[in-house]
Amino acid sequence: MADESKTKKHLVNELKKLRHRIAVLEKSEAKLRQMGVELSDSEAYLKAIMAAIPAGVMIIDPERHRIVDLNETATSLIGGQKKRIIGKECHQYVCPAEKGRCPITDLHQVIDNSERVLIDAKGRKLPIIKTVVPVTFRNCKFLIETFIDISERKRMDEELKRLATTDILTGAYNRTSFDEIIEREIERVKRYNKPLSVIMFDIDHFKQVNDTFGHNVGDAVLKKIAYLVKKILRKVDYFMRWGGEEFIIISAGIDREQAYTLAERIRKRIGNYKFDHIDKITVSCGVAEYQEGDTENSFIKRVDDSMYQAKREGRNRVAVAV
Ligand code: GH3
Ligand code: MG
Ligand code: MG
Repeated sequence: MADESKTKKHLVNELKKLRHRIAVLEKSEAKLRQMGVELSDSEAYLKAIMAAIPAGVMIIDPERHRIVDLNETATSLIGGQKKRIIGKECHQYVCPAEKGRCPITDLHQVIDNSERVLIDAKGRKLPIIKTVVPVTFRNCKFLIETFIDISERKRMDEELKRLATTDILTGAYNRTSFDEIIEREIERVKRYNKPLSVIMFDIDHFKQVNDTFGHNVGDAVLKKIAYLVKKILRKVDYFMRWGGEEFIIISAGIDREQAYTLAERIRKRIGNYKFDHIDKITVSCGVAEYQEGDTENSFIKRVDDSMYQAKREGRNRVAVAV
């Protein structure tokens, strides 16, 4: 009887322990389930944010420089399928020049709104503005790279610059650009000891053209002359509208004799062209080569003087400054 009661007591105790263990297990299971919900919630939350951001977002494994995830904007900027991009090395697409010397992981720098380059799946280069933030998620380190495509902004900047430096009527550079260009070219002459020449030409008796045929015909002549001259020049030559009917050509790498030959070609091309309404138009040209000790002003004065010499000597000719 005593034995029976002992066994019963033991069984009750075991049952109690078992119930306690079950309760603990139930509690931890509920906790795990809750954690699972929270984890999938935060993942969904993260994905929702990535999808909503109007910028490319890439999650990078900083140790292997591999792309772990990317949003739709990043995918469409790169082009192709997201699953083919995931797992690739980030430098294949973003900042290719920084491979092996990553500013974040190797040089421990901060990248915040810096201009960088993105290479898309077809190998085209896109200028981007990029920010990188290191984060720790589930005890792992990641880099979150956010970037926006600035090619449109760059195109607009270039277009604005082009408009600001171009003469609308003729498409030649306007005078605003002159100082910057001549200064740069003179610096180059000094550094590389290469020749630099300038040609200036002015239309002969242009006032008569306007007076006889009207301003619009005069404008058409200016346009046509610019077109004819541009076709003769090399890509490296600068062609500029100096004033009303005066033009300047800055030609690096050619000396006085070569500049004379070029000026003669221009003079003959214009002189031989049959302009609408008017028959013949001629121009007078001055030529000067940069000399040691020349300033911008003295250089331009020499070419201007030689052009007026050509006018004085009878027009429709080229005069070279000594
Ligand atoms: P020269 O042979 O001595 O150079 O005589 P010119 O008549 O060409 O010189 P002048 O300086 O007396 O006249 C220049 C003329 O150029 C005056 C002006 O009517 C004309 N001109 C200047 N800018 C423009 C322009 O944008 N359009 C037109 N149609 N004419 C212009
Ligand atoms: Mg003139
Ligand atoms: Mg003039």
